[in-house]
Amino acid sequence: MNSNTTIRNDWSIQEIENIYHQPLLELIYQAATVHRQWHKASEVQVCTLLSVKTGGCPEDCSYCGQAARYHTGITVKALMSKDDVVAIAQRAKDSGSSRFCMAAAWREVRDNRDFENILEMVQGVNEIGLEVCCTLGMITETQAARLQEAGLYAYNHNLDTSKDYYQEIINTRTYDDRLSTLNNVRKAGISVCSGGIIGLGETHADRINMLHTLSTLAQHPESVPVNALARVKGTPLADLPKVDSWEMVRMIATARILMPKSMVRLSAGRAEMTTEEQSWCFMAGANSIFTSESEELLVTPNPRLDDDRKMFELLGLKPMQKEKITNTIPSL
Ligand code: SAM
Ligand code: DTB
Ligand code: SF4
Repeated sequence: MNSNTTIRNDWSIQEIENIYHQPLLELIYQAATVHRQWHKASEVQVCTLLSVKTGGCPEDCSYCGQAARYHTGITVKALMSKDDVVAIAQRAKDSGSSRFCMAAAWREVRDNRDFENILEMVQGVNEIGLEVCCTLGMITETQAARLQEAGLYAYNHNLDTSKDYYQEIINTRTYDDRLSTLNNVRKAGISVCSGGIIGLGETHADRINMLHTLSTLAQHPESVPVNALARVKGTPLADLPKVDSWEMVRMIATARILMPKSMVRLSAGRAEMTTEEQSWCFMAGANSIFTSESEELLVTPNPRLDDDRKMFELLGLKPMQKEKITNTIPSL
């Protein structure tokens, strides 16, 4: 796949505004063109997500069903065993996933027995031939290096929104804390997965500012998840309106144009979208999704594996193979 466009890290806010605010069909056409210059548009990365430690989180992220301070009624669960996690990863691989992402409802990683267990899980999942990803909250440089040595391929840590709007959503940490973890991940030679959420009550300018931060990092994140707020009862954002799918399309298309080589992941929100709405997201340059055996993303619904299989068949999409993804990351 040859590119006619170059990777740019010097986008201005004005340029991003011009892309983002284009008439929708022009924007989709431009994004679909860039998508085809850099990727096989028929291939979609299937990434299985598993919550290995659920609920009871001390943070105050106002969208999150796992924050202990909100009364969301979810069942708090201790860290899963390595054997259970590896068995689920094996089934994920057998059903066509090439990446396996383990999520923990932690503020940060602590140097304790749980971290040692996570390192063993990373090793176990890596051994069965999947790209291993973790999302465990903030990590230090040393912890990132240990994860990399254990076989971690990618680390997910989202900016979530713009720097200006961040404090409206989260007070227990700062935007700079987020950026500092991303820096630690990059330094350890781990592939960076970072994106955000729309539907938090932010403005278009906030979305543009977040995309500006991501697309002007020294190296673009290799994966950019675009989440629609999954509204969880009991959280402060539970009563916000459902995200309009065209807003997701606009966000995905802009991310695709700004970061042409990255995997753009249609993330939370698929359970509330029709096949047609998801199709527009793929047309606009999304080339990755989260699936999960449990039909829950973490604590909210996600489409059934069988429905995704039917959607892929209908659209002529194929799950991306691991080798092809790995080859696109020059730094590893
Ligand atoms: N605790 C770690 C952290 O926050 O970095 C890792 C897990 S956390 C669930 C990972 C990401 O999931 C968050 O940064 C956020 O972008 C996304 N997320 C969480 N709850 C969400 C929701 N209700 N709707 C959409 N995205 C959500
Ligand atoms: C990401 O960007 N989205 C995923 C994953 N990274 C960890 C999580 C979405 C969570 C949606 C709400 C829930 O089920 O808790
Ligand atoms: Fe905790 Fe992560 Fe949820 Fe924030 S998003 S409350 S850090 S699990």
